[in-house]
Amino acid sequence: ENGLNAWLRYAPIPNAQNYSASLPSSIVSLNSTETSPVYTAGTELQNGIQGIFGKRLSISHANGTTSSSIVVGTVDEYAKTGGSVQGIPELDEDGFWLSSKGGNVQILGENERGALYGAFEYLSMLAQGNLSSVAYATNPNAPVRWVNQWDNLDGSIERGYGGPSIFFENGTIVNDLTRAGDYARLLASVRVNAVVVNNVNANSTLLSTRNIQGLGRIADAFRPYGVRLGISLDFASPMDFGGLPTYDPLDPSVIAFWTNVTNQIYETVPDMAGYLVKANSEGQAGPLTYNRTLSQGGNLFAKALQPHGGIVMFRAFVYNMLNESDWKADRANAAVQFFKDLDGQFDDNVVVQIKYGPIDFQVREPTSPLFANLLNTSTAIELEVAQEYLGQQCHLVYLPPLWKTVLDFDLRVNNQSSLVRNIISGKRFNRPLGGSAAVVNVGTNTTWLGSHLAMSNLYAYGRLAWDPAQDPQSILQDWIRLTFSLDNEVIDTITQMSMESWPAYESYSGNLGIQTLTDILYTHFGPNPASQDNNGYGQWTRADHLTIGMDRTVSNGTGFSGQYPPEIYEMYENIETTPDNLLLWFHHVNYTQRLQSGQTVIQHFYDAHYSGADTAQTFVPLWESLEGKVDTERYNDVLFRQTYQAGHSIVWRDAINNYYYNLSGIPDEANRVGNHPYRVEAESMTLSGYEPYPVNPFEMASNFT
Ligand code: BDP
Repeated sequence: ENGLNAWLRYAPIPNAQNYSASLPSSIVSLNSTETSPVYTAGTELQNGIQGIFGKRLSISHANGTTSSSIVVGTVDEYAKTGGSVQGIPELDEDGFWLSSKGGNVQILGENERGALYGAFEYLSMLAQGNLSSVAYATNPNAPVRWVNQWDNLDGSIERGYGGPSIFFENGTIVNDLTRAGDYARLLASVRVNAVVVNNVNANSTLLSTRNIQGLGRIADAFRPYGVRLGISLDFASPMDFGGLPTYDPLDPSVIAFWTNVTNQIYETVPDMAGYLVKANSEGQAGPLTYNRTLSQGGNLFAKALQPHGGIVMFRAFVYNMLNESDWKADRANAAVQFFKDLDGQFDDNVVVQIKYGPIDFQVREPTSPLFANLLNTSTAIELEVAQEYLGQQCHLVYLPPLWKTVLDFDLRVNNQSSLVRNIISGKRFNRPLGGSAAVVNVGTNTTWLGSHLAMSNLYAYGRLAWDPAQDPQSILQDWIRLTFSLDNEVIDTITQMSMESWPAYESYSGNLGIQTLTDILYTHFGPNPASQDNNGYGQWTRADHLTIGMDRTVSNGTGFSGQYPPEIYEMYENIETTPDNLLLWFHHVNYTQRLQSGQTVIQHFYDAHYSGADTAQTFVPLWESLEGKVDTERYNDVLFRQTYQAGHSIVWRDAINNYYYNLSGIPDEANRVGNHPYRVEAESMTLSGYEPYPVNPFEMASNFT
């Protein structure tokens, strides 16, 4: 159990032999072409059922009406072979119908991809010991359900915590793409339909003839799973790679360059999903260099892709608040400032990809107000499965409860219900496109993400991209049953750990909306509250010896609250109606300010850091209670991670508490902060064979004074 099969292990279920008789006796897959998703569905069903029940069913490809069979194919193909499609509702693109009523099982997709999704759904039921009769159709919330990999061509991965790239090495595409196919299989099983394989900080050499051929091989590895290829582009490629004197998006030679490149790629990858573009952001080139708008930049690619049916995911992560000497400069304001006036100017095959919060994947952020400012533009939410600011897979943090604070948030555009999940689906503003993208960054490690428990986030991402109204806990429990066991103790224990994990991490890292108080300059790991202020990226905590928090009100602050529709603006503008968990995001207050809970800000800090770290301690014995119920390999791997988290949460607790205790001078009512009489500090020890090392950032040391 090294993690490679993740939630697709098809482990035998208890008493499997008892079910054998009630299973259909054969599989009919209505496509005999080996690279087709329907063919894949047939073999997946065969392997899955063999694993779960020890029974090997035969596969045929001809007739959809064979009795006592599992039929998988498209609705159209099924009808052609004489099957009755009566009672099957109209399906959306990628949707499917699953019926296990009567002697036959019907798995019928609107297209081949949908049929494969249905096969995985059926297998997921079986693997969870659920053989009940069902008959229903399901359709996606939105057409765009992508993942982004930040893989560099040299094989490294930006913010990747699961080893080097499965796609690239030494500037080109790896020879053995087995893992790319395995990845597509995992993704298809949770209905993700495209992967952008290279970093948003892109390298134009991806466009070399050799690399385009390599991309063709990746697309070939993905295709049997209905997963399409996407790539990130470097806006300056016409100059860097094409040798042109300009990359101005309106220049005819630049337009010709992108048209040619795009045509060339489609010759090799006829079903490419599209491009992802990070322009004018963090040193990346973009149209603003030539005084062209971001929409002119996006439309340049849209026009090249349009004849091929591809789309452009254009990132809204654009900001230029690098010089924060102006206290009103607020990076949170940037996306709306850059994009609001462009609403309606993007071509129809452009989707603006918006990070869930206005800053950058923090432990808690308010919903990005840009979702409420683009009424004539298709949008997608950008989430991050890679736990960049959230413990980098060394801490257990089950992310869907965080994502749901945004997906379920009602922005009240025009005083009407405007849930983010209904905006990104295109339904709220009648947009043709929309959806989600998640930065995932799997690597060659057999656990994919570097940690077994972190995989619940990838699983849940796909499930929520399909249906964001689902409950994070029930998704989690499906994942536990598929990944670990049907044993109730295992389910309950991993559920408890996972559901408590995000609140715990928020408590011991950065609470009350102060953001994750991590090192902001480079690693994004471990505590470093000092780095949050007075750096080139922001002055986010604005902490001094009396006060803390960033005033983002219209009346006294940076004006960010004014980017929301009136009902939301009023809630955040007013300190009394701002929820405690975002107080310091919107307001600058005394440490002695009382929260709605009645507690002072500083005492809440102290208490939360203790209670969060206390919770992290409990994860170790909780996990240990599963010894013998989880295979030794995964048991030991997870135990190692949980032990690390337990220790590191104490480092977090003490670093943050001591920092604010030293700054404010306000003692902890419970007299814990700065008071560890039994602790032996590393500084007071002597060890032979070691040399003193100045810890940087210094908050990472145990005895910051
Ligand atoms: C930040 C990451 C950086 C990415 C950037 C982005 O630290 O590595 O390049 O976001 O999303 O969170 O473009």
